[in-house]
Amino acid sequence: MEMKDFSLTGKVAFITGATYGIGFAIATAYIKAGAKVAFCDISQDKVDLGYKAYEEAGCKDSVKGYVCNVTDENAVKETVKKINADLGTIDILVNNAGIIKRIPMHEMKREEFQAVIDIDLVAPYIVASAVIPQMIEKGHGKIINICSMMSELGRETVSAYAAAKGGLKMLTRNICAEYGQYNIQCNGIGPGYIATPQTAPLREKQPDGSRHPFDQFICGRTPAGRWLQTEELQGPAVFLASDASNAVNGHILYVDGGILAYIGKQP
Ligand code: NAP
Ligand code: GCO
Repeated sequence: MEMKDFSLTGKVAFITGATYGIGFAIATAYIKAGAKVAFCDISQDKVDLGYKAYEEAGCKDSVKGYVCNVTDENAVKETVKKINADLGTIDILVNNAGIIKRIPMHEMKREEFQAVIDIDLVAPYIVASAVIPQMIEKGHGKIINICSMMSELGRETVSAYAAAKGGLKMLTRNICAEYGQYNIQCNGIGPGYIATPQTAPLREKQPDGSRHPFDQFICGRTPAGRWLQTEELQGPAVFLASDASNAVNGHILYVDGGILAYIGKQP
């Protein structure tokens, strides 16, 4: 093995929903590793916000944004064509776009449950299906699905999200099984609890200025005793996108600070 195996020089990566948060952190890491990055969001305003963030990160010349709702099959196919025309064949796909709705299951409306499934599970199928043909033609490809602690664990109020992320774990393994023969590696990253807009409600200070109960709970469930940062996902994400991981397939790499190995701190 040589260090160049970790390089993404000359690669084209498509990262869904990478205007901010985990996707943005992965995108900037890929750019620093030598890749060109395509990102998407559901409105031009959001894409423009993304461009501003990439410019501030010194990455504007290596990134291109597209308006694309990843649940819209035709929009995804059109966006892939635009990426091919603008940047070239897609070597790396990161299915990052995702939502969560924290509602007790028996109070959740069917359309709310379906919305989470559509974005967090159906969309990775849609986008991967649109990109895999060119990876087969090229003879190589990397697909990385952003899974979750909820790919392994449940908790109150996140039934749709856990069902989607559990399904995404198995979709990852099935893409590995079906497309490994074409030298396509499909793996997952399972982040622990990361400080992003998606988890901001779980970290909000209480009216009396005290920490959110969930904030205290998660720090007690994490051996490191803290929330993780998006930057801590960058190394694992570059590894799984690079030639250094060509023999890694169907694996969910949990980047959780040890949560899944820990019963939790005694109160
Ligand atoms: P986030 O801050 O909420 O960002 C999600 C991104 O996805 C946003 O850019 C959002 O765009 C985009 N998106 C949502 N629906 C979309 C759609 N239909 N089409 C295109 N883009 C869409 O979330 P995050 O915390 O960075 O999480 C990113 C991924 O990691 C998600 O899959 C999440 O489930 C997963 N994850 C997060 C954590 C965590 O602790 N934060 C842990 C494990 C896994 P808009 O702003 O326009 O909605
Ligand atoms: C929640 C959180 C989690 C994280 C992440 C954990 O409400 O429990 O949002 O679901 O987003 O998925 O890995």
